[in-house]
Amino acid sequence: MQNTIVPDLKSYWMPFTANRQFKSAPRLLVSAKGMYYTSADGRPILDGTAGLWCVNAGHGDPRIVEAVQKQVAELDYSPAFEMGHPKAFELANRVAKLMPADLDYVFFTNSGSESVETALKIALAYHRLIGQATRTRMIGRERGYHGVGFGGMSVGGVANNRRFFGPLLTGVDHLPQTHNRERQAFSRGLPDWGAHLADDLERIVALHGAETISAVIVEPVAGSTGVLIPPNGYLERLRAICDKYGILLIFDEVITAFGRLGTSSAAEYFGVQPDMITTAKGLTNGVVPMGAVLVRSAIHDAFMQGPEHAFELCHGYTYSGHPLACAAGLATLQVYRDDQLFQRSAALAPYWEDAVHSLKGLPHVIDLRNLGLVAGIELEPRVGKATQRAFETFVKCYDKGVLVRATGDIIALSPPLIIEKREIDQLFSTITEVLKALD
Ligand code: PXG
Repeated sequence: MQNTIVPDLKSYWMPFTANRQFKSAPRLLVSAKGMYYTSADGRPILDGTAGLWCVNAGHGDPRIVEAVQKQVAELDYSPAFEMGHPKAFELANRVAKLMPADLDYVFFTNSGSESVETALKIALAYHRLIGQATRTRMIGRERGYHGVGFGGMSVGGVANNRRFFGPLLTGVDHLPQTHNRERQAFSRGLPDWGAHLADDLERIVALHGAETISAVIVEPVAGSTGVLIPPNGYLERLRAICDKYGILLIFDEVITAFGRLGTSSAAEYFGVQPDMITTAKGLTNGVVPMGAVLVRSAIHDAFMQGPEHAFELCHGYTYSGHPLACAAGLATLQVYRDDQLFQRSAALAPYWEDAVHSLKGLPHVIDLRNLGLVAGIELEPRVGKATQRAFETFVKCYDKGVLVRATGDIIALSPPLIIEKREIDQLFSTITEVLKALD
């Protein structure tokens, strides 16, 4: 660190971070603009990950910055319960219009994790309200990530995120994960093999009885567990089985909504209609924390039956629909539209795909996966030292001015949708250089 004094690193217990390792060699970012961060030692760092899958419009867009600045001066906070402010209603309408038809109702949260807890609670309460109170089981999937609340951990399928935290929710089952390297390695876009894995839901239904199952929650494209692209036809099959048994289908679109696949949502990309969609991240470009749950009209309407003076849903957060988040969200959606960023993402996807698959044959690379502006580069783990090779790749790329993300032995990429072709080239040539030099 040359230009900036490194602060005392002691008290901040960092999330999902090897704290002792980080504090022995900190990586500090001090500013950001467009496609680049600036590190504390004054180097530009190309953002290959949109922060953590959230900065879809790029950093420091003046239209979003100004909207938030104006908002904080005008209305800093207004109570979320029994009171409202205009921008929350405006944003809910805008988000609903972007999402597939019939997902007309929006419940605001502050994160992806809260969106997941909210959606699971709505599913449970909905079934109770329509006289199907025995439907309490939740079905997730192995290698699913749905945040870190107790519901999300329980339906999630990441062993290390679960094993330390006790028995979690009861009544949860998991579908098999959909990635199979033997059958799918180096697929471009959707792998052809694996749609039948959705049929495992039939097994779970046969085991427990459909009348005990409330909802299935899956990520249409799983990101944080290593970029798992759904097999062709898989999501359609899941939808059909849910329909057959009256089970709600929740798409966790915390990373896929808002342009990552070149469409407003993965539901739109795949042409599959879920009953709820959980979002966060790209909703506000990561500028102010916010999440949202999109809910189908029939589910919402089931809540609007009781006495009018009573809460229809006993759930919510102090910061649901926070004025700053709403201002950031409205400005962000306007930027997406004015700059046609979803279309831009779709147009760049073929170039991106070619760049990803140009890594085939490099040392350590055992699989390459892509969809939209997402990529996964799977590396052969070092014997007895799983994850080390990908972590080193991440650190060496950072030293060379490129930010990538390591998850297990997989490098995940998800750049802002404003990325230029020459920046895609820089990203992949840096990764190539690093992989060639790595043991
Ligand atoms: N669902 C999905 C599908 C996610 O990807 C969450 C829920 C939780 O969101 P919050 O806002 O509570 O963190 C996520 C978050 C990574 C990475 O490197 C991914 C996430 C978060 C941090 C890192 O892949 N996804």
